[in-house]
Amino acid sequence: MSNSRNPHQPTDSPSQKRADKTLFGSKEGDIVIAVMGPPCSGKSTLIKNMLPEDADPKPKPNPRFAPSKPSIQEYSMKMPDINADGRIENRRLVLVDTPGFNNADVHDFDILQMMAGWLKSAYHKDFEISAIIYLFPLVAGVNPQKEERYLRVLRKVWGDDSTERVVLATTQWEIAGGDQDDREAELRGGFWKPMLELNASMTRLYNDRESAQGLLRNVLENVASQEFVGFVLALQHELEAKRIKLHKTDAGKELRKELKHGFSLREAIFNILKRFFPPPSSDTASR
Ligand SMILES: Nc1nc2c(ncn2[C@@H]2O[C@H](COP(=O)(O)OP(=O)(O)O)[C@@H](O)[C@H]2O)c(=O)[nH]1
Ligand SMILES: [Mg+2]
Repeated sequence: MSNSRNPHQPTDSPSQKRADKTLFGSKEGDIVIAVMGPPCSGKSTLIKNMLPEDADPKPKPNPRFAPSKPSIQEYSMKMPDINADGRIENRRLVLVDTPGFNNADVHDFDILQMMAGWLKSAYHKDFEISAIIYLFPLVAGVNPQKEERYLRVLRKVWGDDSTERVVLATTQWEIAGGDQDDREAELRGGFWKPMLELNASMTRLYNDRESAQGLLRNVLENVASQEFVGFVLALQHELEAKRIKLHKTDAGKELRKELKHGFSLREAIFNILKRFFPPPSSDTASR
């Protein structure tokens, strides 16, 4: 398990600590669950449906297909009633809404930087992540090949050791249509396969409170049954224990590969367009 800490880890200066709002107001021992996935996959909706109805603040879901400005937001609540033999019942629960890659306005590397910044301060404050819920919308503009590459980046953020705490959840079933078992089988045998082999779990999520609460209970019961309640993610270990710069971490390198791929694809399209629509020659251009 990669959740050993470097005893020589640097500590924040008092002014840095004051300025840093990460997990502000949380206590050591809180159970932290991160929700990840592409923009408009339903992360904020899920958190809103997991929180009590009178919770304040609550995340605001976006209008469909209009992703909001990326940021990391934390929401806390009392531990719901679960069947966990007293291991985590009295702790508080923190749900973390994270930004997805492929946002129209913000560069992917800035999204990774945002996640890294949050993870670094959580590490310094001794907050460990208990579980990760990754959402995958079955409709709504997500390109599966591209998302597969982003998921490779996220896997480097989590690390193989943490994968058993990852729940892969499909959303937007009620508008996806098609045979549900077939859609799941595609994912199970396709780009989710390597994660399922590392004991990630897979579930369907519907757009209502009951489904969100059921998922939350399953995740918490799983956390309570494990040897470690929380763990240090691979990216936290690389950045803080090994002091590696973000762009040289496994996640940073994987994202650079993805960006290069995107670039060469753009270049290829540009070259094709150039062949069919050659730029005007300099004398025509100067007219
Ligand atoms: N039909 C359907 N719509 C959903 C589902 N989850 C989220 N939405 C809608 O999709 C839009 C984006 O959801 P949001 O939670 O803001 O996505 P986020 O960007 O991942 O936080 C909102 O209009 C939600 O109401 C779902 O499971 N089914
Ligand atoms: Mg959101």
